[in-house]
Amino acid sequence: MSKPRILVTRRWPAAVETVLSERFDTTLNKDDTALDAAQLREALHIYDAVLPTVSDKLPAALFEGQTIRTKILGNFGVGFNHIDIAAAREKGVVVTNTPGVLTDCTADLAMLLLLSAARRSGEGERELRAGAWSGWRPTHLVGTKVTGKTVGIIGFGRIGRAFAQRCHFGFGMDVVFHNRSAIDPMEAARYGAVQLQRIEDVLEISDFVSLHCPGGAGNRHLMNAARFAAMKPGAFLINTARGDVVDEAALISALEQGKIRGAGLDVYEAEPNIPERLRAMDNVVLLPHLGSATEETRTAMGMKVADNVIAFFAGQAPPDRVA
Ligand code: 8YV
Repeated sequence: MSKPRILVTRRWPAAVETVLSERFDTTLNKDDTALDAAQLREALHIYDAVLPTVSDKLPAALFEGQTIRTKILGNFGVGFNHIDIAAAREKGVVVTNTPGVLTDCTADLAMLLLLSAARRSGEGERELRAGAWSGWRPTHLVGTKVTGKTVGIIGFGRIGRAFAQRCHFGFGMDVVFHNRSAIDPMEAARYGAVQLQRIEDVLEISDFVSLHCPGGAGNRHLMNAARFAAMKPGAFLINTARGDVVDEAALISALEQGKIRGAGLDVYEAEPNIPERLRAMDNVVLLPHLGSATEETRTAMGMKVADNVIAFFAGQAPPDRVA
C-alpha cells in the first residue's frame, strides 16, 4: 500500500521533519516561503494531509469543488482561526491542533510583554543601541511598578491559568478574570484568581489586561473602542492570543489619546503587516508572534501534529481533533 502524501507548508524543526519523512510520502518546504491561496487550494487536491500553520489562510472558498483529496489538516498550533472549520467539516476534512505543549512558553511570553511594557525595556534598549544613553539619572525611563498590581485575564483556559499563576505567585499580583463559562472557585484559587461576571468588571479594576481567549468570529474585536474606554486610565493591554480579538484601529486611538498607557503585542490583525502608527509609538512593545518560539515547544508542537496524523492514517481517533 502506498504511503499517504503529506505537505508540510513551512520549515519545521528537523526532528519532526525526519519523523514525517520516514512515515509518509512527505513534501517539505525547504525554502520556507509561505504558500499563496492558489498553492493552498492546489494542495488540498494533491495531498492526503496538509499540515498548515497560522500563516496559511484556509477560508471556505479554498474548500470549494468536489475533488478535495485532503482528509486531514494537522494544524501546527493551538489556535486555528485561520481555518474555516465549518467548510472543512462540510467536506469531511478532519482538523487537529496542538494544545498543552505551548502553554508555558506562551504564558512566559505574555509575562515578558507585561514586564517590558511596564518597565519600558524596549525604549531603553533602542536608546542604548542608538548610542543615545547619556547616563544614569533619577528621572530616566521611569516605568510602572508590576509587583502587587491587579491583572485582568480575558479567557481562563490553559494559557490564561498559566499566566495567572505567574502573575500571582511570581509577582504578588491580584488576579481577576473573565471566562465565558463559570470556573469552579476552588480551581480558580489554585491560580490565585477570582472570576468576575462581565468583561467590563475586569477592565474597570485591572492595571494590566491580558487576552487569552481564542480568535475567530466569536471574539472578533472583543476589545473595541467602548472596551478601551472602560479600561482603568493608565492601564496596559497585553495580547498573545490573536490579532482579530483587538480592534487595532481602536487600540491605536486609545494609545494616542492616552486613555491607556501602553501595550505589549505578539499578534496582529493582518500579520505580518503592522500599522505604521503602531510602530511609531514608543509605549508599545511589539514582537513578531513568538509565543511558542522555543526549541522545546516548537519540536513538541510538531511531534503532536505527527501523532495526530499517524493516528488518523492508522484508522484511530486523532488525539487533538477539533473538527
Ligand atoms: C504558533 C500560536 O506558533 O499555537 C498558536 O496558536 O499562536 C503560535 O504559538 C502559531 O500559531 C503556529 O501556527
